[in-house]
Amino acid sequence: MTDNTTPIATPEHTVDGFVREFLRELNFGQGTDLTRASVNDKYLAMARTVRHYLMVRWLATLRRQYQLQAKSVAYLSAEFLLGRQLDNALLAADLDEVVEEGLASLGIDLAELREAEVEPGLGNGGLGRLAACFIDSLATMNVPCIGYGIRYEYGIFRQTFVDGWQVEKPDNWLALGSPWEFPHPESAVTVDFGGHTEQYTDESGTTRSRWVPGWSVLGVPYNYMVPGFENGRVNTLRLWSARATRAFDLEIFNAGDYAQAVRAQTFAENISKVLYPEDSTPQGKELRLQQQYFFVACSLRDFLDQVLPHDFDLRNLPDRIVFQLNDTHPVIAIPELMRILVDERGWEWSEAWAITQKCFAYTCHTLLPEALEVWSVELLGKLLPRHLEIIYRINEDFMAELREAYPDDELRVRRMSIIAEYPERAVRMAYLATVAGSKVNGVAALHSQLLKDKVLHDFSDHYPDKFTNVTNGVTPRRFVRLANPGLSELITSAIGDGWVTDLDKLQELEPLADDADFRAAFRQVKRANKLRLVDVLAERDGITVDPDTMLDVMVKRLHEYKRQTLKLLHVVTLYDQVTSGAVKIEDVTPRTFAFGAKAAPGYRMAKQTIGLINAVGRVVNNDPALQGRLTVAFPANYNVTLAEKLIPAADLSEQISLAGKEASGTGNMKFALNGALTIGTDDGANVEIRELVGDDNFFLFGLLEPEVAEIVDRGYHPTSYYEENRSLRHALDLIASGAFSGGDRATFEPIVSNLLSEDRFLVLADYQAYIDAQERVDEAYADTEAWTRSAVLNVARSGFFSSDRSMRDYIDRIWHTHPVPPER
Ligand code: 4GP
Repeated sequence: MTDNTTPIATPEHTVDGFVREFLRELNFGQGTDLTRASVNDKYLAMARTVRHYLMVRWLATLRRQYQLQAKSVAYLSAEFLLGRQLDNALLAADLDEVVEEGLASLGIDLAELREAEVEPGLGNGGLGRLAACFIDSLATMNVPCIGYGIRYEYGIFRQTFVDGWQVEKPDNWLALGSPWEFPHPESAVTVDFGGHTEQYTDESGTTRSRWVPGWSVLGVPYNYMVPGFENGRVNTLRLWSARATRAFDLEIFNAGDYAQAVRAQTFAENISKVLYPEDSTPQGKELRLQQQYFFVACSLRDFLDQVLPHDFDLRNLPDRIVFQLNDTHPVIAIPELMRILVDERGWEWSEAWAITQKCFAYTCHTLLPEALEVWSVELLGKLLPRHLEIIYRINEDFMAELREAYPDDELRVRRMSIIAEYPERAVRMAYLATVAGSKVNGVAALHSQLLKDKVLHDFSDHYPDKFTNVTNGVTPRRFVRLANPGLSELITSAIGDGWVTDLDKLQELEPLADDADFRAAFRQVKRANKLRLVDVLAERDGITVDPDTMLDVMVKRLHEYKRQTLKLLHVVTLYDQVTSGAVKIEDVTPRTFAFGAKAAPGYRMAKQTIGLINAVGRVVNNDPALQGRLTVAFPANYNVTLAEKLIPAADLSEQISLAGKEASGTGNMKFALNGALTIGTDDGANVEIRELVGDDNFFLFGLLEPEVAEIVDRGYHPTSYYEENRSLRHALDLIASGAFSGGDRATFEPIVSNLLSEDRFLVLADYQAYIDAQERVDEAYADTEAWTRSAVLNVARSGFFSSDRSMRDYIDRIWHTHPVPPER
C-alpha cells in the first residue's frame, strides 16, 4: 500500500444516495432486479452497499497505519464469536435511518432483510465473544489492532432437539454467501507440517538445526471490517482458510480414481473445516493442533512479511507489535517466532529470545485444571518437530534459571517444567506462555488472584511482576445500544448519548432510581422487550411465554461447573411443593424459567442435563395444577442473535457457578447492564458486579471459594445433604422415580447418581442456600417499585463492565500502545 492511492468517494449519506447505490449493487453485484430479487439477493446487495459506506474509512485507516507504523495489537484467537454484522455496521456508519427509509421507499422491510443474515458462529462461548467485544472496543477507541483467527467453514454446530435430546447439525453459515468478507487468495501463505529436523554447519562454522517439513498447506486470508463507532476508523479482522498447495492431480483423475485425485485437497481443507472438532479421538486432537499452528503460522508470516515494511528491522519488533494470546490455543506462536528468528533469519538464540519475550502476552480464561491445554510430545514431535526442539531448548534454559534460583528445591524446579512427565510426556502450553510472555492476566479480580495463588502459584512466586488482572467487559454498542433500543433511548433522553463510548456516564442515572416517572418508563421498556421476546420465541421456536411472569434466565454453555442442574433442582422443588399440596399455587410467583445452552458433542453429562431440562419442562408446562404460573422455556440453538433478544427482556440473571470455577463470565455483565438483577455466587466477575451494584441489589448465596476448598479437602459427602434435607431429597427422588421420563427410572439415573456419589461441583451443598435466595427474590419482586429501583441501579452502576474499560486496562498494564485518531 502506498499513500498516493486514488481517493475514492463514499456514497452520498442520503436516502436517495443509498437507494441508488443499493439498486446498483442489486443489478450489477447480484445480477438481478427488484421485481425478481429474492430476500437473500436484497440482503446481499444491501450488505455490500453498507460496506461501501465504510470502505473509505477502512482504506484510510490502513493507509495511515502504514505511514505511521504505530504500535499495534495482534489479537490471536482461535475464536471470534461475532454475531450478526449488519446492524453493527449500520450503527458504526450512522446509517440505520437512511437505510430503513431507503428500503421502505422501495417497498422493502429492513427487518425482513435483517433476518436473512446468518450469524458467523466462529466461537464456542465466552472466550470467542470476548474477542469480538475487544476488537469492537479497540476500533472505537482508535487503537490499531488486527484480529487473527480461523475462518471455519462450519462454525459451532446448530443445536436441535429431538425428543428433548440435543442433536447437532452442521452450521453451514457460508451457504448463501458471505457479504462481509474480502478473500485475498493472492496473499496466501504456505504453512509447513511434519517431516524431520537436521543439523548443519553454517558459514561461521556453527552447528545449527533446521526443519525439513513433510507437507504443507496454503492459508488464504479473508479480511473483515471492524468498524469503530462513528469515529472514522475501521480495523481489520483477518481469518485464515486452508487450501491444498496442489489441489488436484489430473493424472490420477484421468486414470479414473476421482477420490484419490482430490485427496490432498480434502486433507488440507479439513484444517479450517470446523470449529473445535471432537477431540476425544487421537485424530481429532491432531487436527486441533494443526488448526492452532496453521492460524498462528499464517498470522506471523502475514504480519512480518506483509504488514511490516520490507526493510523493517525486527530488533524493533516490540515497538511495533504485541501478540496477545487469547488462552493457550495460539501459544505455539512462541516457538514459531523463535524458529523464524533463529532458523530463517540466522539470529543468535539469546537475541531471539529477548525479542520474543517482549512480543507476547498471555490471557488465561479458566480455572479448571483439565482445561489447561497440554500436547503430547509424541504428537508435537510428529507434526512440528522443530518446534518441539525449540520448546525443549526454552525449557532447558528455564530449568537452569530455576536451579540457580532454588538450588535446594528440585521438587519445585520439576513442578515448573514446561514438559510434564506424567501421565505422558507432554508440553504444558500455559507454562510455556507464562515463561515466554511479558505478562499473564486473568479475566476477573478473583480469577487473577486464584491464578496467582493456585493454578500458577510457583510462577507468580518466581515472576511476581508478570501477573496482572484485567476484568472482562462487553461492548455497550452491541449489547445495549443495538440490543436494547428502548433502554438506550431512555438513557439518552436522561443523560445524553455520551454513554455509548463512555459507559461510566451511566452513573448519572443513579438519582433517577428514586424518580417514580423514570422507573415507570424503565418498566415500560422492560415490558416492551418482553413482548418482543414473546414474538421471537413464538416464531422461532413455537414457545409460548407469558409476558406477565418474572423472566428468570440462565443462558451459557452447558457445563457441570456452571450448575444448570442447581437451577433445575429449584424448578423441580417448586413443582414438587405445589403438586404435593405443600404450597398453594396462588402463593407462587409466576415465573418463566428460560434456558439456553449447548453441550459439547462428546460431553455426556451435559447432554443428559439438556435432556432433563426439556423433560422437566414438558411435565411442568403441561401440568394443570400449576395453572400456567410456572413454565420452562428452552429455545434450541442459543446464539448471539438470540442473546440480543433474551437479555434485554430478563428480570433475573442466573450466575450460579461453584465459587472458584467461573473465570469471569460476561453474560453476567450484559444482564446487569440491561437492568436484570443477579442471583449469584461469589464467583468470577459476580464479585465485582456485587461490589459495584451493592448487596441490596444482588442476591448472593452459596459457599465462598475458601469454604469450597475446605470442604473438598475435608472430603465432600453429597449424600449427607441428601439425607438431611427433605425438599432436596424429594426433588432428587422425583427425578429418580421417572416422573419426568414417563416412568422410566433409567433415563436420568446417571445425573442423579452422579450428584449423589461425586457431585464434583457441590450442587447439593449449595442447594438450600440457593432455594433461600430464590425466596428472597420472590419477596423482592413482589415490591415492583423497589425492584425497579434496584434494576435501575444495576444499570447505573455497571459502566465499569464496558470492554472499552477492559481495553484501557490492557493498554495501561500490558500493551502500552496508543490511540491513533484518524486524519480529519
Ligand atoms: C470463558 C470462561 O469460562 C468465562 O468465565 C470467561 O468469562 C470467558 O472465557 C471470557 O474470559 N472460557 C471459555 C473457554 O470460553 O473456552 O475456555
